[in-house]
Amino acid sequence: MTNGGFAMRIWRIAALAAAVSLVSVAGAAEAAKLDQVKSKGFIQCGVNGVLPGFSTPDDKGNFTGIDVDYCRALAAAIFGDSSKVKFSPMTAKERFTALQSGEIDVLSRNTTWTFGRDSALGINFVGVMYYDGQGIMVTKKSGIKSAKELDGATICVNQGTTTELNLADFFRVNSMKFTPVTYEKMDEVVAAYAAGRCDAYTTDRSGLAAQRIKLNPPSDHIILADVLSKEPLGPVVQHGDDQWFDITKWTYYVLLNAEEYSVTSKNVDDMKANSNNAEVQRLLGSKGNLGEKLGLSVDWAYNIIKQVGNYGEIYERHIGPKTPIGLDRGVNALWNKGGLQYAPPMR
Ligand SMILES: N[C@@H](CCC(=O)N[C@@H](CS)C(=O)NCC(=O)O)C(=O)O
Repeated sequence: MTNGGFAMRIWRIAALAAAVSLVSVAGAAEAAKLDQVKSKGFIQCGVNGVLPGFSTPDDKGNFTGIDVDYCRALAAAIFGDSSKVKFSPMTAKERFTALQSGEIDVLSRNTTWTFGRDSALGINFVGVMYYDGQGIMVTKKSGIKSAKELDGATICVNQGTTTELNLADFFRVNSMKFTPVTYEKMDEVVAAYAAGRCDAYTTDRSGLAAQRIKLNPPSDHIILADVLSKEPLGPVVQHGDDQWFDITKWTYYVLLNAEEYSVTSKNVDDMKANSNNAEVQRLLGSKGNLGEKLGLSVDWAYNIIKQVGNYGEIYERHIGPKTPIGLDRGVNALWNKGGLQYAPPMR
């Protein structure tokens, strides 16, 4: 054997060894979160905890809201039991550290998907549970009709949020001045605004609608028509575990696809037994086994829909026009109903 041949063989062996170790590292990382979650028997889900419609305890102390239902759907997909989830309420400031440290398995807390967060924090955004935008609330008696009338105003805002940053941008761009009054906890922000310490209160428009019902009386406060930013709110997971990322993404897509195919918590058994729509058959596992490809059971999606409902059901239950929060579907309608909610096909 020539030296060149020997060197080439050594190189090949080294390359093969490197490839094998890469595969096993990737394999180990991929299996890790699902295995961890399965062996502890529940999902640890980080939520806001004080935001009606998104995540707040009901009168029996059970967490409820769209962010909560996303985690219940994940539990239904993994355990066939939507109750196998524990909730950790956390502030905006605490949320990313909790996710990075592994204290929570998923963050489902009115969190805006931004470039900076997605690229620099070692996290992945799963999808958009609610397309939102930043808004401003003022008292009716202030007579203020537009954000442009707020030059020189004092504004109450939550620390550690995109809200704080957008606010500064908006005033700079419009050559206006403002004084921020910031707090870490939302209840402190709202209390300060309610006590008249600020001329205006700003956060995501859904957050304003949710907080407004806590004010006494809500009708004394108006949400201005101005939308200062894009706030796509959705669940987040840690980098580095593609299987977990896939499970969390496809749980969200199941919610959307179920709505698109008119599969609801009420008709899912009938659909499973009788639908001859191939997409519905694959979704519900009456044909093929999509769950297996994610390391889940054949009825993972059936369990999500049966126990938690589809996206539309979740929306109507917690934040829709018939709830005190009263948000129209708007851009959160499905793509084929004029909105932005769109899921890739189940095949
Ligand atoms: N979507 C924005 C804002 C999220 C946010 O934390 N908003 C406030 C006001 S609705 C909140 O939830 N505060 C609760 C708390 O920190 O106690 C973000 O991701 O930064």
